[in-house]
Amino acid sequence: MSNESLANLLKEERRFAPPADLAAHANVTAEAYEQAKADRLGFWATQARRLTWAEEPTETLDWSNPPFAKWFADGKLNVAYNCVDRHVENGLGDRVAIHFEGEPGDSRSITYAELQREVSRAANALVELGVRTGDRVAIYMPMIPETVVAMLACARLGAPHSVVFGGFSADALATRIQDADARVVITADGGYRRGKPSALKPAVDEALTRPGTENVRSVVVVRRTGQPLEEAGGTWTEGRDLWWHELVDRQSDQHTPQAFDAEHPLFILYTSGTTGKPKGILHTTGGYLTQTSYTHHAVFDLKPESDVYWCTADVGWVTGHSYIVYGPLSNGATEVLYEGTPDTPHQGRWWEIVQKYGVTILYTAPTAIRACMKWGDDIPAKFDLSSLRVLGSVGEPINPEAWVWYRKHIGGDTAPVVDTWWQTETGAIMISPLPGVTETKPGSAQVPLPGIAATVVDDDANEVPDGSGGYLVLTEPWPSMLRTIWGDDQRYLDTYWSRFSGRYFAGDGAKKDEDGDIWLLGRVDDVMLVSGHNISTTEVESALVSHPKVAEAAVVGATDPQTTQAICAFVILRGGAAEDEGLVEELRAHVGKQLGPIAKPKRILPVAELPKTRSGKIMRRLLRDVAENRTLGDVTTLTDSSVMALIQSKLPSAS
Ligand code: 6R9
Repeated sequence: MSNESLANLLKEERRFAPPADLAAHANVTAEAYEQAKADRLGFWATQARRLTWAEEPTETLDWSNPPFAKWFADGKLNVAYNCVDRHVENGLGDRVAIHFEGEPGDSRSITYAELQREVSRAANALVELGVRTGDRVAIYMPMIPETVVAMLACARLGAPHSVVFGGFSADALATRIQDADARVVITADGGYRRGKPSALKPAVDEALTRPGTENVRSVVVVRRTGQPLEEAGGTWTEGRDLWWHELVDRQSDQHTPQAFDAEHPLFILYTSGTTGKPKGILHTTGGYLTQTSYTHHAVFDLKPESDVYWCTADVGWVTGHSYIVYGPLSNGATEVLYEGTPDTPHQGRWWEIVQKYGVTILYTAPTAIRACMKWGDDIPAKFDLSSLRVLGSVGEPINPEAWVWYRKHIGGDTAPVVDTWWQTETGAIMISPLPGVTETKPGSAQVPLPGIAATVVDDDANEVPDGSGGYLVLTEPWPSMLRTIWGDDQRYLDTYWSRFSGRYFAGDGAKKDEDGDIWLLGRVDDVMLVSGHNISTTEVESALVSHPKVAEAAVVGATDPQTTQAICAFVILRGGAAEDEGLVEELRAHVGKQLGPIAKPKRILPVAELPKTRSGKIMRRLLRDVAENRTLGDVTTLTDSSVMALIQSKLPSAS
């Protein structure tokens, strides 16, 4: 980025105060900011006591070898005990932990007592397979209860799991198995997606033919779809492959959890990044669980005795780890787990689920919200959504229009929207409003949580004044921070800690508004340079989405001989909007009016779909390839690779 700061163009004036009754009974009040400010480490030491420790920590942070942090290093605890057993010991065994809703409509409710028995059986099964503390286990599963059970069983044994998205290919799975040197793979015959069984086991079979995966001794297979393996192109390897129901069901439901050091590895989760091989982000035990538990309590105002919480993320994404498994279960929440897609068998499926279980807290991604906007307001209007009292968003900057739609059409114009900024690397939410405290602004994640230090700096690492833009940095270590990149300390240093000395560089552009609130502007790799101005993709996308005919937009900078880069926009129109002659001019004029003439896209292409990762992030890199007439880069993390062919077919062959 040039010295000039990011253009600070978008003006968003709407404000929403917290509902009075929520504020009056909020789990966390404004005082928390004061306490954490006065004594940050003391604040986190207090939060660590949310957990049950076998040995209480006396140390909080060891930062003697930065940026390699140790939190609560002399404490010992078991994560599975904290997420399951202690709730049963506290008399909450009959509380439902998970309401599972399968895509075909099958459902199952699992209490904490049942979860304890199931996790114990699974832990005993892994022990029988020779899994020892420290061994890595790969988990390649659909969104079913056994996935959560498998993760907790690993945590119970101190065997770090590496969950790989069920949508990833055999190649992606093989790379991740190799890098972590996994010993066991837990998978399923398949899961249901869009009304059909979608097989998983064949990809495992294929991955295990690749060099570097020889150390995998066992493959445990959950029967979910019942589709014959051969029919899906899979095989069965005697001596290696075992059915979950044959192995796990015959185990004892008693298992005594052992306490591990707070810094014992809990899991590795791979993030793809734009270049190079995927990074194995390593999270450890005590600090991670402290911050996921605290943030889940604070940001969602969870009242475990009355709330029904639902995070729609896939468990293969960090959001699933922290806010389906570890945060909510450590807090004794009752939660919904849904296997399928939002539009199967109909576009009201999510709202039907909210109504069925009386969901009170919903946590989802902007991409899903924009899809629902596109399908139309009348769909959620058919369901009773009055139980909802807090709405969360994560994964991308949420366009103000989508934020307001979410609040109005899903939240009954009363539920606060909390826009939560964080990353796989941060482990837990870092920047977010608090629903009982913060007056919210559509499109802004606003303030670092109590105990978190974040700011925006310029190229020379100077903090920018309010009203200016630059790079988001985290200036103090936090409990759930990544500890390193698995097997590659140097890459950890280079990627996050070398751009700005002593500060964590998140890779996101951001600005501070006149009140000092933080607005995320997208990955810095995506920032466009147009005639000497840095323009954020997020702001142009939000301007496009604020036009009534646009449901979704992705903007990239394509090389241009006159202006360095030219803005190229791909837009999905709202249901019913016609793709007529005047449309492109109308949208260009609209952006010009919202942001100024410099931000007017040079080209606007209406498309049917946008390329996205499984966690819903738009892959702008691929759109840049299209806009610059290049062959496409790596598409292995794309949800649906046919999307790119569709987009390319819309382009005039020479541009
Ligand atoms: C949790 C998660 C991290 C990147 C992050 C940023 C983007 C996530 C956001 C957001 C703006 C938000 N991001 N939440 N941008 N506002 N509320 O998404 O982790 O998959 O590792 O992605 O996602 O660009 O740097 P991960």
